[in-house]
Amino acid sequence: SNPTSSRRAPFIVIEGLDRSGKTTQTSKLAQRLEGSGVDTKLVKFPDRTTPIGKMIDSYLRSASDLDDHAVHLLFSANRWELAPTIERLLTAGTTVICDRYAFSGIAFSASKVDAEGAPLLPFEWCRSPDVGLPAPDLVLFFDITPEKAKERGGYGEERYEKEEMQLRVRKAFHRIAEEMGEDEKVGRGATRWVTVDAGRGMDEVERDVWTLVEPLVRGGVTGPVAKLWT
Ligand code: FDM
Repeated sequence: SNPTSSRRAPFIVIEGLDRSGKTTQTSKLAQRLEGSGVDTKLVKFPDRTTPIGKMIDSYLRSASDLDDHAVHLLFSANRWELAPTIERLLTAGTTVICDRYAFSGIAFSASKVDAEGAPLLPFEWCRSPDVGLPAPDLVLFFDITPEKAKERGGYGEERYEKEEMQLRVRKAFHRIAEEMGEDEKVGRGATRWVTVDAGRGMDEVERDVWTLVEPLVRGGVTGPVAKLWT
């Protein structure tokens, strides 16, 4: 009956391509929020510290092999095991800033191809295990052209850090971006999706991020945490 009692902190996800500055900006944002007296928790997926996360880590470093379906489900399970914690934090008034989420889950898995270049895992199959997860209030998608990414130095050594893979991942993210902006049924729901041009200077990007995040954090969110894609 007291409308203010249902106010909670926002759930903010930062998604993006490798070399987009995503991780740097995520920690800058978390620091700036904390510096402004905002109760903040930084979460990162995959969370490589849990038993499931350790299996994912070993797979990404190519220390082990797993069936493509199996590893996709592990990535999703890694989010589900932290979902109750995320909900609890938001309800308790802690802003959650999350480095990668279900959108990476789809974009990367749906970009895996066989020797002939045919997709190994259908897009909708990739989405299914994440349906119903806590829905972010805001997603900032850090987009960068392959050329700009290249200027920033090569990709790392992990499994998906290859140029052709990154090109497909970018396309998959663009498909998701379109859906999240336009298709109410499978798309945005309670989530606002914003594409950030991450090819610009670090300070410019940081300013944009703050302009998008600050009002949401200051105002809080009314109502319970929504469920993704439901
Ligand atoms: N990745 C990440 C996935 O394939 N699925 C997922 O669900 C998530 C969260 O794992 F290549 C990929 C994206 C990236 C790799 O991510 C590890 P970090 O951000 O580099 O740790």
